[in-house]
Amino acid sequence: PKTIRLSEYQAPNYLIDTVHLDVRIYEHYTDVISHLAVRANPDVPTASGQPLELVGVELELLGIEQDGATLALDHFRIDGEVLTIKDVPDQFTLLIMTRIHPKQNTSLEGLYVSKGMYCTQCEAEGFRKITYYLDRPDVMSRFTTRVEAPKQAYPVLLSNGNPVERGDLDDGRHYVIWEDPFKKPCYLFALVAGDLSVVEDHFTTSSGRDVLLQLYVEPHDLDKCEHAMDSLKRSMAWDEEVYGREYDLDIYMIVAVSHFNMGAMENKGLNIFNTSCVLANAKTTTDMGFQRVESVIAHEYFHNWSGNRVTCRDWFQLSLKEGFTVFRDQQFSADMGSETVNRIDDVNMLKTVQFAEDSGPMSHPVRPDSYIEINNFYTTTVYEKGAEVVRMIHRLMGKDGFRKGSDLYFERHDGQAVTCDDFVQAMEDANGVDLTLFRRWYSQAGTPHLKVTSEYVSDQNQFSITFEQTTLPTPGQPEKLPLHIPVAIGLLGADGKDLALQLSDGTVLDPLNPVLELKQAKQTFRFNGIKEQPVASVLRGFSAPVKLFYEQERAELAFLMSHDSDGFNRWNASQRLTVEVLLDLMSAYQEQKPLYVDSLLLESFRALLADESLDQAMVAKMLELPTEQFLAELLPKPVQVDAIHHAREGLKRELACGLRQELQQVINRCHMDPEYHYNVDAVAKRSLRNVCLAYVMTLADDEATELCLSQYREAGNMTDQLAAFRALAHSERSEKTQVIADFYQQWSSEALVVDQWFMVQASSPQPDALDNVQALMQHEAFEMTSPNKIRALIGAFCNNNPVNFHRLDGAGYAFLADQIIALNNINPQVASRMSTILTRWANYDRVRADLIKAQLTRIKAEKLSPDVYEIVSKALN
Ligand code: B3K
Ligand code: ZN
Repeated sequence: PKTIRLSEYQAPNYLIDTVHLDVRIYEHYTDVISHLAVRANPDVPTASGQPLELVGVELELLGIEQDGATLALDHFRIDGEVLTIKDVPDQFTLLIMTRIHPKQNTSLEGLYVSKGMYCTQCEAEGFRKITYYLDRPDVMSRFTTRVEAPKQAYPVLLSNGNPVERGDLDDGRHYVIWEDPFKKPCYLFALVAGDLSVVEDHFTTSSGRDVLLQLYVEPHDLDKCEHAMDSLKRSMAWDEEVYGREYDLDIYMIVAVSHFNMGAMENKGLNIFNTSCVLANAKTTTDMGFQRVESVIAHEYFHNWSGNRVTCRDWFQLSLKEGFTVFRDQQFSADMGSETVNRIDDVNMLKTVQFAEDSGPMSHPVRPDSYIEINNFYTTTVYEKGAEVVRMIHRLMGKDGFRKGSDLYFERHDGQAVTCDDFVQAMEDANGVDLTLFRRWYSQAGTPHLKVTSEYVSDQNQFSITFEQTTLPTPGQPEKLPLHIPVAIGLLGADGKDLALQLSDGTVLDPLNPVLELKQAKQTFRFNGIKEQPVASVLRGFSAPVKLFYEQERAELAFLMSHDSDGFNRWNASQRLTVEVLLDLMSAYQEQKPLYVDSLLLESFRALLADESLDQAMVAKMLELPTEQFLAELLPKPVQVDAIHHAREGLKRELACGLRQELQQVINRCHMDPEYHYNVDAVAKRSLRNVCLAYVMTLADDEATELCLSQYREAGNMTDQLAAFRALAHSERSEKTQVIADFYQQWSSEALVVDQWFMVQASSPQPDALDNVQALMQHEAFEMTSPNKIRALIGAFCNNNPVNFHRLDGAGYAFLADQIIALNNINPQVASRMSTILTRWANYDRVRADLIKAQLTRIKAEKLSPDVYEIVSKALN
């Protein structure tokens, strides 16, 4: 496989102004007739006279015409995936006829069939599986698409833009013609043909245009559309208000499909969604599910500007649209719910998954320098770290400055395919600032370590704080340079209030947004007029994606936990205190001593449970112990798999024991409502109740079991039912067998609930988890061609069940390798996702590391897709 490099980017020799696609769906194959208007790129002086090179994958070429005449065999040649036509004029038309086999396409890329319905996924390079084309984002064309299929089986025929003509044909066939007035790269092309029901609504834009909103689903799912539709309307209104961006077509369609490689896809005017990111109702969907739908709907909608109107020049610039759009959907979710809770969830995910990626063999910059398979670079680094980089710009420019920058960016580049640098340039130009140093965040990989020390000199009333930043080497980047790091900070006085911050050079920090800007490897800041020893709250709101090392006393952490004016850092203090206590317990476990829980933590938790005046969602978050995966990433290596697990389980039990009465009181206070409402308070109440329920059930006595069983039976919504189900299923109680069978019986007709059922079993801490997972792979509801099912069973086991996956006999690793080898042929993208789990071998002890490497070697010996090959070979390097 070939490595593609950013440094070798060249503008295309040819452009395609218009595309007329005619897609004819037949029982056993589909014919695609593509009519292209091609011309030499005027911006490339050497373009004229060059051969035209189109790419195509797994296509059967039926014929090709240039300017209306059949092209003779000696005028073109096909070499692997490249169709080369020589001696072309500066302007001409091409007619290309190809045949494809969507029903055999299990890669879920290009045109494929999901539960009898035809749909497409073209990003990043799936369009080449539909027809020969200049499949690159800097070639933007106007598309007209005619879709033709048997009418009875496929009454709904959709593509991008507006429907302009439809009609019936002989043999029970019909067609619809769609016209997209906006030019776009082919990765935004979409087509759907199926027997679907539709839910409709309308949105009036700020300039008074009416937009028809349509949600296409299977008839069985019509009762699960309301939340997505509401979320869409809220997203449209929000983007007008916060970014001044209006929707641009007369129709916005969303189609739900069950077989989908990721969450959703922002195709122009025709989003295609994984059912899991669009369908929701109280009975079948948890609060977390509702949140996910809201944020993915928003994310894809926001792409209409950040991605579609302004797109990427090449795939190295992916974070231009993804990092920015994730930042936008995070801002939206914060505005719709609790800002602090959203921030906590986002940071948790960043620290658990992205930090791990950034310290392993797949570590890459937000703007990668090279790739073998671009699909492998839809990573948390490009998405989530990319969003953090945009968030830092937002913090540095301020809200209004950022808006000026985004306005200039959209105005300057509308209709263009641009780079990350163009985005930063617009921010600089609109604000008259220099972000030269800041740009390093795009090119330098790895998580910076920020070591902080502080000192209070009482006779000078001075508090000084020193920052030292270092970034460890990553593949291909042995030397690292200092970054521009915004550190939001506060100093708390003895009364818990923020002190006024004035630096020794006289600068007064903005009390609403106090930020220190680090630009050197080591920097000290001195605050004057500090009359008492303060407690520092550093990196408020997690103002930069760094690993912070700052030693603070447990008492200081407890103080921050109850007084910090920054909600995020309040939570973070509680996490840090919890981690300290877990470290005590890990040593006790390793030394085989009895577990002793620091009473400071126990009493802090007791106070949290008792205080009804606190934000109850925050309380729930603070009570939730860091996950084993989070701890694995945070604590020194090699990962102490068993000690982490036993310390964490032990802490849960000790807390449950010591706080049983308080937990029960909260459960009583947060009683289950017969009616389900999805709003901030109701979600908070359910989350607090269910955190407490999980604690109580760690004791697994009769009383706790009865509590869970009655909640399981009486719950009127999936949040409460699943919480009780999980607590029971993960326990050692014999009642669980019956409950597991019962849950499946109740929900066997709801695919997304069955996914939850798989997931709960796959993440059970009990020692029979792997055996169960293997048995469940034979279950009637499991399908190796469904990414949702694979993620729910195999993914959940390997990602969310460390103590069983990392079994010392290596059975977990061998199981995963077997699945990767099988999936490599079925769906390379999903196989490659799964194989990233094995790239973390260096974090484990010798025995485990050797076992993992042996499995990587076994996989590498197979005939691999470029997707899996890239991950496995980099992991073994
Ligand atoms: N842009 C798509 C992701 C495409 C993934 C291709 N392997 C969804 C999104 O980020 O909105
Ligand atoms: Zn996206």
